Amino acid sequence: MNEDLKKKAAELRQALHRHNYLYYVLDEPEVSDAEYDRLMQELIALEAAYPELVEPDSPTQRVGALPLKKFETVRHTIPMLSLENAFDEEKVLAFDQRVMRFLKTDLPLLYTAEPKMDGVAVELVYENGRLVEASTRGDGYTGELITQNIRTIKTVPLILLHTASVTVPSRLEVRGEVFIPIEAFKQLNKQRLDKSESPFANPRNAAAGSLRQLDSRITAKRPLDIFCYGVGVVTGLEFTSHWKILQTLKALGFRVNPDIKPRASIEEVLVYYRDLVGRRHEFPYELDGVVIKVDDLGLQRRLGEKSRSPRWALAHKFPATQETTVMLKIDVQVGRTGALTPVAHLEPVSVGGVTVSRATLHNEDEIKKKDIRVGDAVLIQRAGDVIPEVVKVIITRRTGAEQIFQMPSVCPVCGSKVVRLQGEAVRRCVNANCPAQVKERIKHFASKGAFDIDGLGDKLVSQLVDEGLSKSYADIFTLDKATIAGLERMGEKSAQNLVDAITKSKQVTVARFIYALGIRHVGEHIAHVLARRFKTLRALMSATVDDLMGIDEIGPQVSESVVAFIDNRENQRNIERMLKAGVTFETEEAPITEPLAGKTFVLTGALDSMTRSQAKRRIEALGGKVSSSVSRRTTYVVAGKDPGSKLGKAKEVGVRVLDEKEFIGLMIYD
Ligand code: 5U1
Repeated sequence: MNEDLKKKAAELRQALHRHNYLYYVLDEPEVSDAEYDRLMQELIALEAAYPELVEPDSPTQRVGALPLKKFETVRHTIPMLSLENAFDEEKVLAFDQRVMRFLKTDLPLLYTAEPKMDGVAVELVYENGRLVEASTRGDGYTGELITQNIRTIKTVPLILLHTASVTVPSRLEVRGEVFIPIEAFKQLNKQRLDKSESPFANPRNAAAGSLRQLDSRITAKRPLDIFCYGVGVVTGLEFTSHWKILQTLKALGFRVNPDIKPRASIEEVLVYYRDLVGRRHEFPYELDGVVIKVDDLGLQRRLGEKSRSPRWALAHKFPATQETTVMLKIDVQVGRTGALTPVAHLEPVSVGGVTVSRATLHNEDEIKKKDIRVGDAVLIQRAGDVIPEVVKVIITRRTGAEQIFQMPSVCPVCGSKVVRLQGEAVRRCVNANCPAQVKERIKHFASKGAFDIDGLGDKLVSQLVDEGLSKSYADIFTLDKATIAGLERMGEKSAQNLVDAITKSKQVTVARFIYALGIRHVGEHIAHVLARRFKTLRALMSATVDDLMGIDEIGPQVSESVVAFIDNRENQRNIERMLKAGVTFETEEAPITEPLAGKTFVLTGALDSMTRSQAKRRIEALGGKVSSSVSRRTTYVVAGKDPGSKLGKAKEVGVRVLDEKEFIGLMIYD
């Protein structure tokens, strides 16, 4: 093995670990996404050419292990205890008194106060700086071995950071909470509903379900994250305080919640708690309380533990986010794509400090599954700014007067026919000009990730559609000040502000434009994938299902939806009108170097160093295309062992044939 290549691979791995940490853990990237992608592609290509260079801790190896048959169990060296709960301030003060009595002191104690994540507790084990094992908390004594799933979480270091300030311990057991951020949870549930899969009840269940996958490729697609908050066995490092442990974890590359604070007395802890309760719904993840810990490890040792929980810690829980109430009626809303969504109207109830009077019921199958009837007493749940939902019916409170709900067979807004297509969980209104759909499409079009038109809110959109001033989003760009000012409750000044905001929004990236179109199954991420691949809107407008299917991350559902959209005359006209009205494209981030751009490959026979689908992914990652049949437009045919008839065809039409070595050489050096 060439020493230079070994060195190059090690340098790339080290650089990628560092950039991964800067990007995911600190949220302070030093290089552009394009530069990160370039380094990653370079390492992928190098490892493909020289598989002996692949190391288990390589940043390319987060996913890859084969699916498991079942999870092994593992014993925690030190049990993972649970926490005693307190639901009011008296209980917290009593805890402080108990601790002081036990320690025979009347001096105020130093505590750390930590946001309590509502996630899944895990333990990560590092030996000589490498992640070797990860497990769930289980019953506190033994948990399930989920190493390959934990490895897929980008904020989990595979290798500990080497810094001057901390020596890497020979063994380090780290404890933390895996969670799914609220926004990502909403997206995940939306995708599941689109695919007729049951939505997860809350982000914690989604995180738990994702960690319980036997196939880590599924886990890798879930937006998991982690905050670390403690240690088990540590060999080779001594600590005197919990605060110091947290600082050390940070220095070793772990994600530690930045809102953890030392507090000089229990009164200060209570101030911290009140502040957090007030802000709990501003956090991008779910919190269910504050964990209070005696900071001094010597005092922690003296306090010891009871059977299941330590005497030195307490969970001060937030008020419940679940409440019972009565369902008064069920309304049906019509969304952007015509989907009919049943919405529960509830007897107003305060849930975690906010009055709730509506909850989503998702779709008719969910109503059937949960047997929800109008008039039922129901348990509802509110999570962050997610729309509250009905968890279950309180069957014991049924009187017999409850009404079974029927989904309407015509659109409740425009009266058109509704259909439920095979494989779909929702009924849809078939009228693309249904005012409800038009309003939702315009709202989406003007939203933050799309054209981001300041001031074009729900009420105004409703007025514009109801007054017949906007029949589609393309009409937004032809609105003038006088028309807007003529609307009810609209002054000259707000009309001018809106005109300015519309003008400003006309400079847009291709990705935002694609997202704004509201094509089914095309969220922000897929819009970026499409923009990256096609570069211009014009190129996307002439894409075929085959072109789209050839893109990594894009399957038949998205491909068909995009093609159906771009083939529609009305959509084509709307796009042309927007371009005519002055919408122009900003250039996005610097394009990544794509050495195989413009080249089309056909693969035949078996390759030694990678599977056919790996080869396809590598080619696409470097900008090339893979086609299934040889034609004059094919640039190269790659022939592995036992090639098929495509080799003969290549010779017949005069296409250059590459063997495996030449192919790999091309990926690295071309
Ligand atoms: N932030 C935080 N969460 N949490 C959960 N710290 C923390 N500590 C725990 C648990 C169960 O347990 C130790 C105090 C034993």
